[in-house]
Amino acid sequence: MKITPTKLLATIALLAATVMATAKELDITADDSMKFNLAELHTDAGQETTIIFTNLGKLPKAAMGHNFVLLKPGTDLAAFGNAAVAAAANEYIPTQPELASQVVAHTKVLGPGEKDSIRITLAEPGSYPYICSFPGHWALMKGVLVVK
Ligand SMILES: [Cu+2]
Repeated sequence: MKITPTKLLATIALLAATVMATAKELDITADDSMKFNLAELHTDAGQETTIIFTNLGKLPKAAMGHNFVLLKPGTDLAAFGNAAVAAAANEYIPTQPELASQVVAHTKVLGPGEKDSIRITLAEPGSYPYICSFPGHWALMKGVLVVK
């Protein structure tokens, strides 16, 4: 079989599309009811994953801002959430090393209609908790990313 330049280009385009399609996308939203729409997300160990977080609310950011904070398995959510209250200048991510080191990735704090995403590849299977660390939200706004 003779490989023509056209065939070669078509093959390269197909390969590129295949590579791009391997990054998994997960969508999650929050709104003014102070809840994530999903309490559980799923991905696989070693799988490049983009988590797209959207704030569908209407209330101002200062009153009802939301972020998506992915934490290591076993993180003390109460300790993290309570410390976050004092971390307004740092996107409500605690700066104490023992808490900051628990963060896998986080979005910025989003106002109404805003969107942000994080890209992760987790090598280790496990249950990775996620919360919104805006003051007072973590107790209601939480879920688990299950990595198999
Ligand atoms: Cu929130």
